[in-house]
Amino acid sequence: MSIDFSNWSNHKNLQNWILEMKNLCKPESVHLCDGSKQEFDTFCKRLEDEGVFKRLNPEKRPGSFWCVSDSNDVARVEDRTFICSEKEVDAGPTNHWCDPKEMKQTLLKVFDGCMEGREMYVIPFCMGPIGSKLSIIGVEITDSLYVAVNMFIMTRMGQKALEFLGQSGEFVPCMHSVGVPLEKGEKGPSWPCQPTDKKYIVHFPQEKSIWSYGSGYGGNALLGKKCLALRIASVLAKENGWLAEHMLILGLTSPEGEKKYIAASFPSACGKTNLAMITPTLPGWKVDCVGDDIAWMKFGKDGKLYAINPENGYFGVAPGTSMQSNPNAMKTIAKNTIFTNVALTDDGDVWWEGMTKETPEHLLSWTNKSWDKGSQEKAAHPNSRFTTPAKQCPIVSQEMDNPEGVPISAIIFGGRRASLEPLVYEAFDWNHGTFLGAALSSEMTAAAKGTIGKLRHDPFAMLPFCGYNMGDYFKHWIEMGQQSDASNLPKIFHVNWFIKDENEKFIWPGFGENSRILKWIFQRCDHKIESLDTPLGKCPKVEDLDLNGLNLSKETLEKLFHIDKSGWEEEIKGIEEYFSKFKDHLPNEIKDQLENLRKRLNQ
Ligand code: GTP
Ligand code: SPV
Ligand code: MN
Repeated sequence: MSIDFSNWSNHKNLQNWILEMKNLCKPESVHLCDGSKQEFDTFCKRLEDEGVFKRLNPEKRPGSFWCVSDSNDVARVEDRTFICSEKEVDAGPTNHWCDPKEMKQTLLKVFDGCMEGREMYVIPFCMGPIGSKLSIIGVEITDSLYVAVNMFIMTRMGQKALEFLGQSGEFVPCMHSVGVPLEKGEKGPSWPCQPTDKKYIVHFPQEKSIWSYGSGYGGNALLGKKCLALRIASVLAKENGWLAEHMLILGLTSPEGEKKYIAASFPSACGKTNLAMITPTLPGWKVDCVGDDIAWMKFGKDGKLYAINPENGYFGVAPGTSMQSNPNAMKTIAKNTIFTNVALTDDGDVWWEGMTKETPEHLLSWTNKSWDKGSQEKAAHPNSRFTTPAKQCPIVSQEMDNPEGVPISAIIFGGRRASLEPLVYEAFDWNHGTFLGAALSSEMTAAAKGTIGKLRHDPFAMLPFCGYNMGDYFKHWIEMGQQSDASNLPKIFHVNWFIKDENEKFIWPGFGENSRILKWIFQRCDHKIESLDTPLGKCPKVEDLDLNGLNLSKETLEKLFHIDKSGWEEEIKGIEEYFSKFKDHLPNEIKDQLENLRKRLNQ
């Protein structure tokens, strides 16, 4: 069987690669995607006919679908994620490494015949605006229709990406299979996948390629996202002097009409989508959303750091999303959205914990079982998600398609910390800010397989996403700071929305009220207000924080900014021990920052 590439692409390397992969995977047929609406609709219809998708009630949620995954395929699998650099040291102590030749052998074995009885879809896609110098093209080959329709929403895919690629442009080859071939006529499971220990999420940073096997879920399978836009892109960024980061990008406009762009890095399921789409409670302040998960940033000729969002949609956490917490997300997902692992209502709509005050009496849970109100089990999986077009967001930024990106004035780091880290502080300078990113810890969430709530170091919220030695990544950040002068560099901040009281209750209201912190950050960017030096960094003066109408008690306010000296001494020991992993890859600048923090605390 040959493939007819006419009317699709005359890129010879691309054609050869597709033929090679077809020979390896042995699919029954090959579909070259054009990215048209018609193709998307046909794919969704096919998923519906196969019983994978259930069309939601069109009066409630037009153009939308519900589906559930295998209960063993619900999140990223970090233990099965590999960085196969030539040398082990280049993957560093935080990544799983395997010799690239050995891994290739393994992959060639598992991919051999893995698509028998299935169709192979070829998905050309562009990460970043079409035509932007910052954009990167990938081509994903997959045997999952679910992946194809998700890529349709999440990336700029099809003909437009191929045109941009041209006859000889470079692309990142992204191989994906669920790893479940079919006998002739066999239907197979509705969510085919392999058990965890047979999954492989593999990156070859030298040849810049991706191979993913055995999972159909999220970042494991939508290869443009974490695999390309973070792990491979972080390597490209290091090689070429830019940054690929796990960050949202928002535009913040003051009541006076002045606008600044802010990028913020929080670990998975720690509030990026929510902050990116925030509805400020402070009168007159406006936000628009450039991106909710990934930022690529490069210095412009003017010395400012410019950011683009390489994605075209949101793959957002469903639980906790409501008209109270994130009305803009709720409006975005009102139509044309794919819901995975949420619950289904009796009238054909979706539901999840935290969506409404009243829990429905009866649902079909994410495990496809009848579910009654009061059940001990969760109706939606904690990592259930929506896949939705960015353009549907009521506050989507006009700048999303700007090939130059937006100038970043502030960078925020934050984690989920029940105590110790105060509500907000500012770094003394770029190197100190880099240290704040490097020293980030956060409680684990359901976004990855692992123990929920366990505190772990997650430098720059990039622990699962850095494609090379994390120590070298710290160095790269230090060096980036030397590419421009201090007046042009973004100011760096640290926030923590997740401080709890003795009863495990959050003491900061969060969500829209985080606009109060954004306002302080905005004003600090032009030094319109002063700050208070503390051992940790520059804290707000109480009178500069706009807490109007919040009714925070004095005790709560004290707790939000309390610096627990002995707690910090313990923290420093922990950071020091963690940093020792990086041996001589830990930059001296970062070591110095840790020493400075220790000294400031002891003064
Ligand atoms: P990924 O898509 O996994 O990268 O996650 P994310 O960083 O975009 O996190 P998201 O905004 O989806 O939030 C994850 C969870 O944190 C949701 O359940 C939110 O309700 C909750 N959350 C977000 N912001 C806040 C906040 O300010 N305060 C509190 N208490 N919870 C928040
Ligand atoms: C994350 O885990 O940070 C996500 C979801 O954004 S996934 O795409 O599955 O990685
Ligand atoms: Mn993420």
